[in-house]
Amino acid sequence: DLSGISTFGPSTMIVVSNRLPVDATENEDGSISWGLAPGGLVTALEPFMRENASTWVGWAGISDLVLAPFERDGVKLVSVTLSENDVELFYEGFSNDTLWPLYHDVIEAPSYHRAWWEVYRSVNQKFADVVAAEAAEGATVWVHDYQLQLVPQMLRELRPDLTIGFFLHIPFPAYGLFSQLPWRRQIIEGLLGADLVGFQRAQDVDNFLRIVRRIMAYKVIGGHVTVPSRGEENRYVVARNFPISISYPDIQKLIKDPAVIARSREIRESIGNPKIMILGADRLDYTKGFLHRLKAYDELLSDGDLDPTEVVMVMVASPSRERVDSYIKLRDDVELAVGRINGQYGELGHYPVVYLHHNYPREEMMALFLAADVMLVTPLRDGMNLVAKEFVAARSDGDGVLVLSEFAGAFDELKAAVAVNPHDIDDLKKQILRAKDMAPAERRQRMLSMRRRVREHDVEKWSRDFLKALAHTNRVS
Ligand code: GDG
Repeated sequence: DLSGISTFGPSTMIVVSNRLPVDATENEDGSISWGLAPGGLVTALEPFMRENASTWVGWAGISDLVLAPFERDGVKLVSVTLSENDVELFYEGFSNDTLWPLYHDVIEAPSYHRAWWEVYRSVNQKFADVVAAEAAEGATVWVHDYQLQLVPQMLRELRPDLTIGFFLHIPFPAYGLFSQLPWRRQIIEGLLGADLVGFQRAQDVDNFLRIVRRIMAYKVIGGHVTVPSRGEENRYVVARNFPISISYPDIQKLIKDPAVIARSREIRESIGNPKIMILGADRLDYTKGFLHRLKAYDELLSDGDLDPTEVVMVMVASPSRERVDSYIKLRDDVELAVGRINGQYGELGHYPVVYLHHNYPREEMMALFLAADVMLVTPLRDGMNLVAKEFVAARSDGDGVLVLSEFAGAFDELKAAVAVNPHDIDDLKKQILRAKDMAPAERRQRMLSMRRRVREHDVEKWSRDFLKALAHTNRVS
């Protein structure tokens, strides 16, 4: 479906991310239509993009697909074609098996392959070339995430007239870890092609600036990096944190839906109306701490601190990166652990773990949040963690307890959560019990303070803050 393309000229605002925010649906005649897929980034940027003759550049999610630009809801979508080999080496390889584990504190060992790096570079160049061809004179370009860290510099070389912002959704590691990367210098140079480099947490900014100093020996004062340019004036790059968030109004609308409220009751009934429902909902990823959580729960049951007839832990594990070896292994390990616990402590018709390897609609996620007494968000390392903020935003009843890892970016803002170090199984056990036994007044006080924070710092504010800072950077330099 190519309707609407001709109404667009070059764009003054371009968003670039690995994936286009689109879903394909197959028509009766076998042709494919594309719709804008709702998601955090889309919601955050949609109003802004519609006002600004905007373009979104990204991969449509199907290899070797050549797709003409098309328009959806006032946004022009431009697809970057990736070959099967690109997907394997750039996406599954370098992005998800080198950068992802390295940037998450090497929870799994990163693989360093020169062939993956070469394809990472060439795919980043493809993205930069497409953007360069789409952008109007002096346009603003916002590049997203770890898959595209070379795009800012490549783009600056092609189009010095552009204002370029970059935002990293995942953590930026400490020097001692980052310096493992054989291509560490190239990555830093790639990022420094931007005018503004945004991170989730203040500690990510600190890590980045320390690395810039040590690897590039550039002058860093406050959040400003001076990038010397041969024969030209020096450039200035700003590094700052912009904690991402959720759409508060969207969630308020969802949780008022009578069907969602009814469903939350139904969920409790369907798991046998337990005294306590504990919930976890994450992508099935080794950063999210599934095995640590299961170990703590198993020990609480075997110690007799939790009664298997009174408590149910619902564990939603949404399918993720199913072709990467470490994810295949993780799934096996999680399912083994769940099976052991249910075999040991379950009875006919009642199991202490309800494990769901599914992708649910947003309505179902909200109903789950509303049904839970205790929400466990216990990643070993996480850039932000939106599930924590979604849970808080959903609990307009002021009830529910959030147990939150200190290693999630959200911890910097949600100080009223029950803090936990998920690497410490005893601490996990202790905090789960504390959450379960917390008095209603304390639950309410903590929840209200977290809700205020999320309401006042939602995703719309995040994108506004970033784009304002980006416009400002350009003026100063
Ligand atoms: C990366 C960073 C950072 C999950 N299962 C289902 C489902 N979800 C939704 C959640 C939430 C989103 O997916 C996951 O976001 P997170 O932030 O929790 O984690 P990552 O996917 O790892 O995201 C992270 C984020 O980028 C944004 O910058 O916060 O740190 O790692 O919205 O609700 N949604 C539906 N069905 C599911 O089964 N509908």
